[in-house]
Amino acid sequence: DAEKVEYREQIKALLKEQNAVLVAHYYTDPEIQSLAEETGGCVSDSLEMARFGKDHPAQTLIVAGVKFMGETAKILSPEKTVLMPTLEATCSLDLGCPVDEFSAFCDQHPEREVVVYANTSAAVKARADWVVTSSIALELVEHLHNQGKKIIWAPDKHLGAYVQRETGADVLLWDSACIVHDEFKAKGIEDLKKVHPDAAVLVHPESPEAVVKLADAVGSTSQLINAAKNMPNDVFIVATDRGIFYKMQQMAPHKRFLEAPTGGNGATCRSCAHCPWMAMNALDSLALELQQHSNEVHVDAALIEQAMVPLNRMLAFAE
Ligand code: CIZ
Ligand code: SF4
Repeated sequence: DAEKVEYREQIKALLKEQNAVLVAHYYTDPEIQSLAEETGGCVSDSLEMARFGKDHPAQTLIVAGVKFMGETAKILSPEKTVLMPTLEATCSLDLGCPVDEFSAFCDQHPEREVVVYANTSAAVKARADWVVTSSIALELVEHLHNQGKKIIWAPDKHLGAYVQRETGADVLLWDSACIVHDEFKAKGIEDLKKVHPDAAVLVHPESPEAVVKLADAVGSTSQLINAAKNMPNDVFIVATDRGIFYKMQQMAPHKRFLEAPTGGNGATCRSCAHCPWMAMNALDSLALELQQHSNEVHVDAALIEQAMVPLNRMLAFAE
């Protein structure tokens, strides 16, 4: 509508005026994703967001996603101004892994390599040997396993268990989950498959094991988008945040994408398959932030120095 058009124009002008670039996650509102594309910003997973923010010449980054993504951008580019439409957008994995408890847990297992998911606080990253995203989790753990290393994995227990099953590595798991992916139900997917027998099932490994087992493709958001594009199926059942449908539909306009059910009886709960924190990013808050700069991301200088090490190792490993 007219209001949206106005916000979009306003944001475009402000980005230009301030030499700022918009970095958005696949789970944000399609309006935000398309705006990032139109303005030369980026729409991607957390790994590519990190790389893009670091490599882009703009002095100001505005990150539409959740807190750990803004923090990662700041850690990798301390000299840049990093803004977010809100500083309240967190993540259940970040919340489920408080640094004091996590650090004590690591201290109890000093012989293990500490691998943490990008969905963690700067302080947890600072305590880690490695940071990974779901797009490189398997490869990195395989690499460490081949060197005979034992591993602590935090915070997502489903992703950790998946990595453990796939690599055979000795992995000690932290007990936390993503409130979105944890809700997908195998029974509901099986029922939906009966209605659409030719549908391929795409699953993000933050989902429970029973759901992963039903998958025709398991992977990070970018890997699932590629699968949607490259697999010959016309219909897909997708077990990840429905924000991803924007990009899947764009890459494969003639295919049909169905939300994987979050209820055991096949009923889909509209709000379950969408992250409430990603949903806090909106056109109005984005425009306001570019005007007011009231949500600048700050990370303690000592933490930046420490957390930068495993983050740069992640980027180098992903090359
Ligand atoms: O669930 C998330 O927050 C994901 C998939 C983040 C990412 O790595 O892009
Ligand atoms: Fe965290 Fe899950 Fe939201 Fe991703 S979708 S930000 S893992 S709560």
